[in-house]
Amino acid sequence: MRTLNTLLIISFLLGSQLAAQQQASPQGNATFIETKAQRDRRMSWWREARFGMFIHWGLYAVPAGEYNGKRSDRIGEWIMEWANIPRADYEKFAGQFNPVKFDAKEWVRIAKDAGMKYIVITSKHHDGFAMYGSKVSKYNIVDATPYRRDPIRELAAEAKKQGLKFCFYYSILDWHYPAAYVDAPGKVPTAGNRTTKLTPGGKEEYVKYMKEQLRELITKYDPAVLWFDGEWQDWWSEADGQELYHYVRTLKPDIIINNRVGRGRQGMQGMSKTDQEYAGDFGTPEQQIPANGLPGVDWESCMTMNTTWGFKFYDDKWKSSEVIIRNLIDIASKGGNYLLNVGPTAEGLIPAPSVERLAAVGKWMKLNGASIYGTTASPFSTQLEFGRATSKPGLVYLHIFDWPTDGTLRVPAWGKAVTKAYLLTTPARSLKFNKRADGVTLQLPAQAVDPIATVVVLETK
Ligand code: FHN
Repeated sequence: MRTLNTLLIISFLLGSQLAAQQQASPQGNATFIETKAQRDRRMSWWREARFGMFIHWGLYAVPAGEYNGKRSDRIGEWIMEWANIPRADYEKFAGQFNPVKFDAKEWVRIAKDAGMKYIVITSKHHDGFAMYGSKVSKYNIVDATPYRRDPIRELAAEAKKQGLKFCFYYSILDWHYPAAYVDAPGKVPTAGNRTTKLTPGGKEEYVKYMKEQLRELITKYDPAVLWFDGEWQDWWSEADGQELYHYVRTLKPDIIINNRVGRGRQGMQGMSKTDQEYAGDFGTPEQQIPANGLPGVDWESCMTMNTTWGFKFYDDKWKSSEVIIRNLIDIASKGGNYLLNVGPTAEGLIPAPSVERLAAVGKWMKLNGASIYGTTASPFSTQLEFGRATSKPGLVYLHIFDWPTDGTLRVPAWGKAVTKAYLLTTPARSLKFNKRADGVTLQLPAQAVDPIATVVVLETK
């Protein structure tokens, strides 16, 4: 009897302890117990990193945006959808996929020299093709293409060697999975489509399949982030997302998972709804930057360099290096990460316009990286007219886009006193400044160091 009582007391204590910890987990990962301190430790490298490379690479690089002479303004990796390509025809691209020019060392060098700290590559996109040596599906680069090599294994090893974090994109939507079919007017049932249906019993089967693929991806390549996508299916619920989140964290407790594992995301705006706790560690705005900072919220804006994620040979709507660098600064000034995409060719090359722009970003980051890495959002309550700001304890970095013609920079007050000011590139040469009731004015040199963005450091107390 006594033992039963003792047992009851213990289980009651345990129960309330568990509840307390569940309440403690800030994000919607109710199924995974973690204190704020543990979460901060797990997220720290990611928050410090601020800048990563997104890689959309797959069979869609073979048609490269054209099918039977048909082109589209739509994104290249959706060609199976917008060209209504039946599964059996799309599979034929595997026979033509032979990226002999792929060089893991060069890809990682390009990312590293751009100042990027992590790489997120498509292990499987909506077309269901595994870009790694999968034991779970024969529809993969080693078994189904003349290439017969595993570029993901090489890239993971090289990223480790060059000190970048290696991460995976994985699509929940799978146009190739046998139980999936399309039920939409004018669509071939086995073609691509925004939404699919699953035959009876197909969902359980498919979730089992996904878990097997995620297990081999995590145990074989040890990714630091799982970047899910394609979750907007009617057959995929928040509960499914919570369960998958728990499954993945159980496989690798310190892994980081985006909010597209569940159903919390609010479309392209990317942040999770707040009516309940949703699965995921960070929000994912897509092709956009939040208007205002989101202090204390982990988020990452992903963006193309032209208008497609997967390679399209005729898409030359490239963003300028200036736009890309100012996006990075804008995002960091709002407390977010920037995941910038490249879409390599079927030969295994990152397009030259991407390489050129990344080199230009790297040049700026080499001189100004301290004003991005490990910073937090701007301390100013309003948007600065002349540019943006990031901060660290005791430091504020002013990123000047518009250089004052009279050489006087007017900085509004934000509650801290400036003790010293200098250009980030010439710390030994202090800048004159005057304290005023509404802020501080700085005397700047006549010319900007860099017209894209010149960084002034304010030391504060
Ligand atoms: O459909 C995908 C698209 O192909 C691409 O992968 C982007 C990248 O974030 N996500 C989806 C669209 O929201």
